[in-house]
Amino acid sequence: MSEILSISIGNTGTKIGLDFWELLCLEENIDPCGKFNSLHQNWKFGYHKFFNEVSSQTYTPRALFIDTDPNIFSIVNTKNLFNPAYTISGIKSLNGNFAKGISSKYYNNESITLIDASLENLRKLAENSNSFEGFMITHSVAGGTGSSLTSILLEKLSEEYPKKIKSTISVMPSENNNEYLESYNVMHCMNSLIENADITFSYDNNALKDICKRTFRTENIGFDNYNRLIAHAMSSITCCIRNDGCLNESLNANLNNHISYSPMHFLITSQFPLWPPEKTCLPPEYSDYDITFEVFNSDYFMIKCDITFQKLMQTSLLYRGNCIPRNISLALNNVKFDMKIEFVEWYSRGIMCGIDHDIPEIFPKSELVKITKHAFLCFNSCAISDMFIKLLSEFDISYANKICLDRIHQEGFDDEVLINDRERVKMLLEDYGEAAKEYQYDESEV
Ligand SMILES: Nc1nc2c(ncn2[C@@H]2O[C@H](COP(=O)(O)OP(=O)(O)OP(=O)(O)O)[C@@H](O)[C@H]2O)c(=O)[nH]1
Ligand SMILES: [Mg+2]
Repeated sequence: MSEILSISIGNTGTKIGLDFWELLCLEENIDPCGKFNSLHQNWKFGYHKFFNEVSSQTYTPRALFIDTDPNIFSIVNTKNLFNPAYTISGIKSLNGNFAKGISSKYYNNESITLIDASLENLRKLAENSNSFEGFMITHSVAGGTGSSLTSILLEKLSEEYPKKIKSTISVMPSENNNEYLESYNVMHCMNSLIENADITFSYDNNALKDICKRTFRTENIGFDNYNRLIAHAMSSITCCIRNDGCLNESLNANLNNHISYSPMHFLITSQFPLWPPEKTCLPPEYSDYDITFEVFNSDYFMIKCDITFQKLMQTSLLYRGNCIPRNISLALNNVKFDMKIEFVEWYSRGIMCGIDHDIPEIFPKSELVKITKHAFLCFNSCAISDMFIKLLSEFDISYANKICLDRIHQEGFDDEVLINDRERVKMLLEDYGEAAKEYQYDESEV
């Protein structure tokens, strides 16, 4: 049994964490109080990987919530599902400033207390598992807490658990955000993810906004919708882990199947279908070809990037629900041809496919209609460079105009910390460039 410990950090991390656990409970037949519903036979016992048995047929998530903001208690602890001892909060939010979280002024008092308490609780969660495999962290790279506490915690986890896998669900900031300090938070946190995380599933609020607008055909959308889309993706990421499935059946398999050079571990995901309820008509019936075609459509990528002129590296495709292997195989061949999907030369495994026959659950009263089949794509690609270029350019604009730099200086930092963070991210961008060039070079040789 390789359990996974979930950690939610800051406001965004907490809200996504709560949505993920709500969906997981539905999929594993565990009610909001943690009672296992034995009317539904669940022979797969996947819930043991994420839930701890506290008494007969009663479970609690292996989950830790951390925030500098004490409001976290009012959000998490109204839910009977969670053990309140595993919610750790400070006195007040970092107000969007990562430097505050890592500065010696604050760090010596608040951050260190929060991190020490978190590590202590993680040790307890680890003791209550047989042989836990790793961590799954949800957070925003742009929040003061989501960036700084995640960075500190990742560093500590690397020291204390060097062999355990550290995976993150990382949310990139929204465009046109007036919080210019965010671009510094992002750079600091990206640096730390490059150094200390093993797998990062990247999500971009802008991409999520566009998906929601197209899918729900309304302007009335917000963070709650984005968070649910991310929670659905997390349900698919963990589906095979929970069910010992045929594809990406552990965090380690995710690592081996998607990453060949450790810093290049920023994965892109896409899912289809998602559509709004047309109350007067039934949702459309999609074929195996339809869902295969659409999941490769960049309109559904949860990061803004385009693979039209970019090559794919390691790629996996999970079908959930009522899909037929022969149809999938035909659909994939057609889609690869129709969409001109190409891989870098050095990667020869093609698209790894798996089917889990359970239909994914949906949120009650959700705008997402229950579906009979679903595709979830997860891949590594040089196309992620688009994300890094955007983050670097936002940083450069803020830095060149000295926007909010005084707030970093006030915490006792000079510009060096920012420059170093930027350098590391730029280096990674160059690595992705090399991976793409290698292909172009090889192609010209032929
Ligand atoms: N996807 C998503 N993004 C959010 C949500 N709430 C805020 N954001 C974005 O996340 C960033 C702010 O992060 P927060 O999580 O609010 O900050 P924090 O980690 O709590 O850190 P503090 O600055 O200490 O409050 C901004 O870019 C927001 O646009 C949310 O519920 N979902
Ligand atoms: Mg906050």
